[in-house]
Amino acid sequence: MPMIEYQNIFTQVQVQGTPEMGMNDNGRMMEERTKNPFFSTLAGFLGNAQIGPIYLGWTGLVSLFTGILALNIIGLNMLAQVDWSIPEFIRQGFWLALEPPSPEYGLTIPPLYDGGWYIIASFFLLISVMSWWARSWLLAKEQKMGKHVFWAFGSAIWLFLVLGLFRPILMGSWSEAVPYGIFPHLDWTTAFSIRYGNLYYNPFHCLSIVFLYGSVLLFAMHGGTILAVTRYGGDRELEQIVDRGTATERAALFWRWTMGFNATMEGIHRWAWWFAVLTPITGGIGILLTGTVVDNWFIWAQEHHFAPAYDGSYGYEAYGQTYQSFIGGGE
Ligand code: 07D
Repeated sequence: MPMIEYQNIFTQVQVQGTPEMGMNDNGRMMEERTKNPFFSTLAGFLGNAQIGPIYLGWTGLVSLFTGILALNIIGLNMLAQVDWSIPEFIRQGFWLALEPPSPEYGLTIPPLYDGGWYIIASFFLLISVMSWWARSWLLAKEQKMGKHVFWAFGSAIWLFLVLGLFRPILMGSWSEAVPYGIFPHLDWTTAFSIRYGNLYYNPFHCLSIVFLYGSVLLFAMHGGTILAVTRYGGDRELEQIVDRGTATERAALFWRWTMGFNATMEGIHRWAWWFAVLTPITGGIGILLTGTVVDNWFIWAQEHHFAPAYDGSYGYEAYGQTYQSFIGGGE
């Protein structure tokens, strides 16, 4: 009888013992970390079982404080809209919004009830995101690490700033910014696409999707490959680079057999980083061009000969078809 192999989608080895307090490179931040790390079996299923010690620092403090403030301003505005009724807030929650100011205010500060709260919440959100960004630099520096996470987060912040700050300024109105709210921000997204003639024809939206889907594909390939060779120690990446012979080379060979080419233990992470980072970089370029340089992506695509012109130059007429035969009807 064939042996049924045990394959687990959760982390199988949980290390729980004396808490690991971490390195103390310059002896400064050690005392400023929390003193009581603990273990969580649930956390251990997903990642490391040890929770803490955590270092808050001034950037963490500022970020949490302003972030919670922004969230509360948004939440209280929504609550006010349903007459401070908690059941209604829960019932209508996904539809509620804190909207940006109306177009007539341009880039001025509107009254609180007409977009003013939106500006204040956005200001605090901006401080929160930027101080968390600074934190990712300072803590990497403290550990004498590269700044790769900082730059990657920076690429997401680029898109965030394009959507909420740079583009509204270029368009001359805060009303261009994205509303806070679950469905309202989706409505904004689809309205934006329609207003500018269908975002599918924006080549930078195309590129952003390429990198987004590319990231997903790479992530699945890398995750799958490493899990498939953990039985040979493939998850211990550093040892695998030094101790040649089993997991890594087997994984590499698998891909060479499958598609003639394989990543390296280092290179796969560079691919992953670049694909992820290029998603919001290209996306931000696409949004910045919309309404500022290009007013209708569909017409733009017609002018660049990849959307049908409906004049016989490209489209079903070009293949000698009539509209009726094109849609499958009789002549
Ligand atoms: C959003 C920015 C970084 C975020 C940060 C977070 C907090 C706290 C807390 C409020 C993700 C800061 C904030 C931490 C919040 C409080 C209290 C990163 C972000 C720093 N699209 N589309 C993209 C697809 C269509 C549209 C990107 C697919 C339609 C618009 C991506 C499809 C329409 C915009 C993408 C599709 C449309 C986008 C996002 C399919 C109408 C953008 C990349 C299959 C629905 C954005 C150039 C990303 C962009 C964007 C994918 C369809 C509209 C690749 C797969 C045709 C308006 N779309 N899209 O990483 O960059 O986001 O466009 O149909 O602005 Mg699209």
